[in-house]
Amino acid sequence: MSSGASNKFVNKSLDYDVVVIGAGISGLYQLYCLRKAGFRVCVLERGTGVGGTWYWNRYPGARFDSESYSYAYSFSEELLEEWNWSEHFASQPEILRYLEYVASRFSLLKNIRFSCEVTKAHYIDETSHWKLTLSNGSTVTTRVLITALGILSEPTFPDIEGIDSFSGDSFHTALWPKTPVEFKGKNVAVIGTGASGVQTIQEIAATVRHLTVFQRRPNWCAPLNNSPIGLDEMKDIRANYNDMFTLCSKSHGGFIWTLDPRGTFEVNPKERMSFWEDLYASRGMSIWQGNFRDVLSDTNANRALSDFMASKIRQRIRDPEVAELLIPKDHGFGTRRVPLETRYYETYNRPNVDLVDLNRNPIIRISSKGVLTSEKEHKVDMIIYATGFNAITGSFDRIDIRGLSSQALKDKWDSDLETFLAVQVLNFPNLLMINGPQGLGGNHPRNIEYSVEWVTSLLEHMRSENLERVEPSISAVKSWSEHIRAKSESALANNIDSWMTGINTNVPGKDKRVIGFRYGGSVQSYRMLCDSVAEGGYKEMVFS
Ligand code: NA7
Repeated sequence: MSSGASNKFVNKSLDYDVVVIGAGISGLYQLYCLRKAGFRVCVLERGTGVGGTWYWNRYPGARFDSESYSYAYSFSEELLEEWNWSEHFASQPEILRYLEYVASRFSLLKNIRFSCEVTKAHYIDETSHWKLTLSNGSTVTTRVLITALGILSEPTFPDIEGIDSFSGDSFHTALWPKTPVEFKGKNVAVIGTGASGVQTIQEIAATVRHLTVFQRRPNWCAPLNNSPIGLDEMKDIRANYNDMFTLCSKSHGGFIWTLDPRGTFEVNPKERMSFWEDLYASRGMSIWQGNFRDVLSDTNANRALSDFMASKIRQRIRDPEVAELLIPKDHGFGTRRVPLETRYYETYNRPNVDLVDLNRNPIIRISSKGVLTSEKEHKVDMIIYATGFNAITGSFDRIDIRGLSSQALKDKWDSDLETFLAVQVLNFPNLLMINGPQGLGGNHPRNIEYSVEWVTSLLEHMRSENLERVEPSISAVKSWSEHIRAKSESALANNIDSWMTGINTNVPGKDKRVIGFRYGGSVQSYRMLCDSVAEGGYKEMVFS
């Protein structure tokens, strides 16, 4: 390693070699790797503690939808040895405890500045560095800026009149208070039935006096089938960690579930039904990620599976009219994020729960007393907005990020969402993104660990080669864009409105689907590309 005053990368007149924004799963691991590699690094975090997504999303019932042990860090043998998960799908408090443990276990806190919101990040071309401005007006300079912002960290409230006029308590699921919220005896409204809404609804229904769920589009939900993990089972899980992580790296989405190589109609109807029944009784995303190979790409296969899922909803809900309202008619199973549920459908059999179909009775406004629809005013004590996020680019839009010639990143992406490997952006030198736009979906911690290590190696390369500036070449960005488009073609999900295709009806300008908003290929194909760039000496990137 060459460093010190003679090294162009390391400029001691700058505050840091690298600043990372965000102390979630990405930021913590990025800090760990950079510090280990000897960089002067600092993490800026707007919250008062670590955890990112798991710091903010404290709503009742928040938990992993992926198996806890597969959705945590794999980088440290000691950590894997020390941490016991108590449930197959851990709840938010346990996940936050885990991330706090990681931060203290690896002494990460000393390099994190909390309550630090970055409002501006401007690239200074003459000296190849970034100048950041914080909300308190102070500035920080750094050679390289890494965004570890999370893909779902900019919550959006619905674009409905009168939200501020409500006189009761109101909360967004992703801005949930740290202090306990009392539900007992309360009449509560939940707006939104995505993954957060589903987890909230099934959790609070038994405690509240009355629950009214306002649903615009139902989602296909699948059983979570969660259960506790005893110490013996944890021992078995631990003994199997290596195989499990290898399996994740070979599956399409990085999960422990891999697609069945058979086509849906290659098996006889009896066998097909029995396979689906088994998947329905299995844990987590098995029915979504471990199904026949064509259910997410072939319309007829997808329709057959959707019919099966619809029959399950009908079986579980007493009132046939309510069941029909909960069965999606505008998209097939698995083409939007599948919320995982625990007796969610049975919740609608409860006498204290009502479902309002917003297509029949749209919300006119929020009043001081509750929710006014075209049918009536629903008077409530509390409104919970489970209305999602300005996904992926929203967290970048919040910061005034400017690259060469003071070009704003937001303007650039508003006209054309382009990156290179979801890591770099043309004309934004020394800006590196963990899980940026066009990045992999699926098992985020698995993808994060890979990306963090890739980015760390790139910076080590710059330092050892005495380089101070990196950006992608125009041709690299072009060929990545073509690759992204090609990978987006087969998935049915790309023809459906959802946050995964860049749609948010509450954000102006987010009304057109973006091809390749997220990477449509497999974990393996993404890694092969990134590996080949690194192994080839980063020829796709321009250094100076
Ligand atoms: P989602 O999945 O984006 O869900 C948001 C929900 O809010 C969804 O049901 C929306 O209905 C509904 N919504 C949004 N705006 C409105 C308005 N204006 N009126 C009525 N209903 C509205 O966010 P989540 O937080 O549940 O989950 C995000 C991800 O976090 C999830 O996919 C997991 O990966 C973890 P719509 O479907 O748009 O009609």
